[in-house]
Formats: sequence, C-alpha cells, structure tokens
Amino acid sequence: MTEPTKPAPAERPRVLLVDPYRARDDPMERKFIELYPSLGLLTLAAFLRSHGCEVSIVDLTFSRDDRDFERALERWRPQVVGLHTKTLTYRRSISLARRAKSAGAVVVAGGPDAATRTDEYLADGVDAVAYSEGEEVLLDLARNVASGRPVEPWSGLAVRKDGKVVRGPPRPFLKDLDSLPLPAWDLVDMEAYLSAWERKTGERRAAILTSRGCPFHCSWCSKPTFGTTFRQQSPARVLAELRALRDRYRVNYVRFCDDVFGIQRSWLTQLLDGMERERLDLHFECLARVDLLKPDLLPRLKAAGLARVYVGVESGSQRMLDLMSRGTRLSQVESVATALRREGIRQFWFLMLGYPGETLEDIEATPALFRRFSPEEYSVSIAVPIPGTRFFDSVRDRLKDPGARRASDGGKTLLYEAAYPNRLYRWQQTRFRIEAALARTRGRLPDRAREGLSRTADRFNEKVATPLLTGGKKPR
Ligand code: B12
Ligand code: SF4
Repeated sequence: MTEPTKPAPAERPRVLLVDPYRARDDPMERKFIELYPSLGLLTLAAFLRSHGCEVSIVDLTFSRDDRDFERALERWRPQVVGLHTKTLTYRRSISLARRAKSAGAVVVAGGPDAATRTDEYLADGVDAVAYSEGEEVLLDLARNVASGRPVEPWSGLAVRKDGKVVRGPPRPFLKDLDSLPLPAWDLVDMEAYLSAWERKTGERRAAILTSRGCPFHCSWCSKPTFGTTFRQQSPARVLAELRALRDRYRVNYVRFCDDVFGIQRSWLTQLLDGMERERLDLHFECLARVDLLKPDLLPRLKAAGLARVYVGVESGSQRMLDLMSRGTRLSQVESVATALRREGIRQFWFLMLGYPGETLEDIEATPALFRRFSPEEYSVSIAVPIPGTRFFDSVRDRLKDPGARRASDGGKTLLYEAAYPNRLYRWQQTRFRIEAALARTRGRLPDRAREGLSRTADRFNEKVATPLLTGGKKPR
C-alpha cells in the first residue's frame, strides 16, 4: 500500500461531482418536499477548488433524465467523476459510473451508501470508494490521476486489485472544520431549491452543517462516514455561513443538519449571542436530543428564531430506550415536550416500532405517550437494521432480505424476523394516523368525544386487531 505523494500534476485536475438522486423517482419526496443540495458535494467542490482543481457539479435532483450528465462528460471530459451515494440511489449510481468509465474517467464513489457496502460498488464497476470523510482523499486522488498514475489504495480509499478489495489505511479526520471554505453553492441551481421551498412554505430555506459526527451510541444508528468522532466549527465560522446565505441568496430559514445540534451548551449560547447581535433575522430548525435540550434554554432559542425541533423520542417504553442504548429518559421527553409546547415551538417526533425485544406492552406505551403530548408532526418507522450497526449484527441470522439493503422504503417493511408479523406494525402505524387525526380535531370536537374515540380505537386494537394480526404469536 502506497501513501499518496503530493505530485505537481501535469494539468489542473478536472473533477466532475454528481448527485444521482432524482426527486421525481421518489414518491416520499413528492409528498413532503425536503430538498436541499448535498452538503457533502458542495463542501467537496469548494475544497477541491480552493486547492487548484477545476470542479463542476451535475445535480440531477430536478432532472427528468441524465442528459446534463452526458453533456458534461462529452464537453468537459473530466479525469475524475465523483458520485455521492445514498442507498436510495444505488442502481442509478452504478449506471452513471458505467457511462463515466466508458467516457474514460476514473470513477470514485463516496457518501453513506458506498462507505457501508464498499465491496459491492467496487464489484459493480466503480474504480475506487472513499470510505470516510472525503475532502483530502478526493484531492489526492484527483492530483494523482491528473499526473497519470493508476489508482492505488491510497489512504482513505478502497479499490479492487486482482479481484480482491484492498482498503488503504484510514485517513485522519480533518482537525479544523473552520478551515473548510464556504460550500460551493454557485455550482448548483440554488434558485431551483429556494423557489421550490418558497412555493411550498413561503420561506427560502437552506441547509447548513456546523459539526461532524456524533459521540452517542444508539444501537441502530449508522454513522458510516464520520463515526463517533465529534468536531465542530466555531460560532464565528457558522455566523459567516449564515450571513453568506442570507446576503447572497436571501435565505430566511435554515435547517441545521447536524446529527445532534448544540451538543455543547457554551458553544450554543455563543452562537445565539452572535445571531442576536448580527440581527440575522432567520428562522431555523434542528435535530435535538431530549437530554441536551434543556427547557431553560428554550426561550432563548425561540427568541433567536427556533421554529421547529426534530426530537428522537423513539419509544414510550423506558425499557426499549435502554435496549436501544439511547441514553435518554422518558422524564426528559416529558419535560422537553411540555416546554416546547409552552414556547410555541413545533415538535417533530421520530418514533420507531419493531426493535428487538419489544413486547405488546412496550408497543402500547408509545401511542399512549404520543396521545399525551400530541406533537405537531411525527414519523413512525419500522426499525431498519442498517449494515454496520449493533442492531444489524444482533439480527444478522434473522434477516429477511439478505443484507437488508432497502434502507428506505419509508420504514414500512420489516427487514428481519421480528417479534410479530409486519402487518401488526403496519396497523400500529395506522393507529398513530388515527391519533394524529383526532389530535387535529382539538378545538372543533369536544374533549370528551375525542377521548371516547381514542378509547374505541384502543379497544379495537386490544380485542380485535392485535389478536388477529399476531395470530397468538408469542414474542421471540
Ligand atoms: C441532513 C440530512 C438529510 C437532509 C438533507 C440531505 C442532503 N441533500 O444533503 C434531508 C432531510 C433532506 C435528508 C433526507 C434523506 N436522508 Co438524510 N441525512 C442527513 C444527515 C443528517 C446529514 C447529511 C449531511 O449533510 N452530511 C454532511 C456532509 C458534509 O457529509 P456527507 O454527505 O456524508 O459527505 C462527506 C462524506 O460522506 C464524503 N462524500 C460524500 N459524497 C462523496 C462523493 C465522493 C466522490 C467522495 C470522494 C466523497 C464523498 O465526503 C463528504 C465530506 O467529507 C445524514 C446523517 C449524516 N451524519 O451524514 C443523513 C443521512 C445521509 N440520510 C439518510 C437517509 C436514509 C435519508 C433519506 C433517504 C430519508 C428518507 N427516508 O426519506 C432522505 C434522502 C433524500 C435525499 N435527497 O437524498 C441516511 C443515509 C443512509 C444511506 N445509507 O443511504 C443518513 C446517513 C442518516 C442515517 N444514519 O440513516 N437527509
Ligand atoms: S441516533 Fe442521533 S444521537 Fe443516536 S448515535 Fe445516531 S446521530 Fe447520535
């Protein structure tokens, strides 16, 4: 295994980065638009550019076909084509990779899917996979290719040699995230994203990331690229990015995409101070953990523009939270949910059914919790064992779909032999829809009538649906 040298390339490396995702192929996206350009690609492009490469992005998100990609291959003749991969886009990535290779480019894949199933990408024709943080890995690859060197398993890259996958040594993570240039927004059609949001919500929304990694250890969570490291930008660097988004693109709503936002309280208060001082006049949303989101901080967050919080509630059973190594308490859920309601901040709950060890009693606890707090929004998915997680390892011998690859069908299908049949979990998802519909009648239907309907749904669940759908099956 050779370490990459720092060659002086004969010509400036020419790199074409591609987001293979097409929103029109994705029914979920058509229903709930949550479109943002890939921050991974925007950051990679900015980094390469700041190191002297020529870079272009083909973002297929709004495309009907792959013509933009074909044109870029023909006219621009990139030496390297870099694909951003998610499980949803596996097949498309492979077909784009084949076309790029036939146009003579070296193809490298990166992102969460390629990092998780590296061997398959390599077997299906990709020349190399960047299996972790991508900036320095891609820069080295581009420089080496531009200098005419054949691809080797340089640090951070996996390649196939003599039919075997060879992984180069891991590359140390970037230490200073402040050194990253601002994302290369100019290389994608920002206006297409912003006006899609504007039509839908009246706001011009953009995404930003202030940290990489997450130090927690939830057993079902896949963190293929940044792992459990945790690094964050300084509040000053974050403010510079917020300012740029506002000044250049008239952004007035920001989604903080960090795995967990505001892990360090002192960092968060400095950022809030800055946002107030600079009168950024933005609304924002973020993902939070109930153990970190202290109710006393909520008025501050609200004043700074916090409009919506995604909360990983997951289950109404403490036993399940413990089995998931979630590290949170139901009492924390209760106090955070109450405080969010008091402050008028929208809450979006993530809930999960079908995790190993869940009994009917545990299942019951979740709609009960949901009913008490009626979050404005929620998603309830059936637990997906993602390769590389402890959950996946624990059900490896019970997988239904070998490899359990469909990381996303909206969490409707059990991918392993769980305690109960899929249809029970699907019915439980319907129960949440009933609860949410009843919650929406608040103010229009008398409380007693609503409670009566809830009780009827419970009785139907207990006496009819559950016995029928479990077929008397005992949990494993
Ligand atoms: C923010 C976010 C979103 C946002 C925005 C997505 C976007 N367009 O950027 C929204 C809410 C829209 C979203 C939607 C979905 N998401 Co999402 N999302 C995330 C999250 C939290 C952060 C992504 C991010 O911005 N990272 C920051 C950038 C800098 O990192 P990065 O993209 O990984 O890129 C780095 C490396 O991977 C590598 N790299 C990436 N691409 C490439 C390409 C090359 C050539 C190279 C060399 C390197 C390289 O280098 C980059 C810089 O170091 C991640 C979790 C996570 N921590 O990554 C989940 C995550 C990516 N999402 C996930 C999923 C499943 C989804 C959905 C399918 C959910 C759903 N059921 O609808 C949809 C997909 C829709 C879509 N458009 O792709 C999964 C992906 C799992 C998988 N294997 O596919 C993740 C990993 C969460 C998880 N643990 O399950 N998501
Ligand atoms: S689920 Fe969230 S808090 Fe838990 S490990 Fe994953 S990113 Fe971290």
